[in-house]
Amino acid sequence: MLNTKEHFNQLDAIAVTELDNETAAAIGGGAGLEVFRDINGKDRIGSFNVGTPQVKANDQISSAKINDGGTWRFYEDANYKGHYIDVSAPKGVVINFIRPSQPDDFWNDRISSLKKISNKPI
Ligand SMILES: [Ca+2]
Repeated sequence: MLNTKEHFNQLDAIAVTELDNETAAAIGGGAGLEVFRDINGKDRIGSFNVGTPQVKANDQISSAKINDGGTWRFYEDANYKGHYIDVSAPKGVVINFIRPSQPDDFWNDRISSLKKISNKPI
């Protein structure tokens, strides 16, 4: 039985790469996480079930939707480095990384890698 740390290391090793938009559109309904270029879930970049060490649309994510009820960790830098933020949300709720009243929010257009860290919410 893997302990938690080993389990996450294994997840890193099998991290899936970002799907192209067409593929993501085809299976997006079943993906654990969807990320978007604009706030409010507009202009989908891709979808993930495990994560990716390098988001193809680097520093472009402005919102996300967590469909699996789990917790996802978003990193400032590629390869799961730099500052990070853990996010969970009810199914179907869009998380905006920018608030209209605060356009300089740190996380907007900053995310470079991401991964699922728990099957449960925070
Ligand atoms: Ca970045």
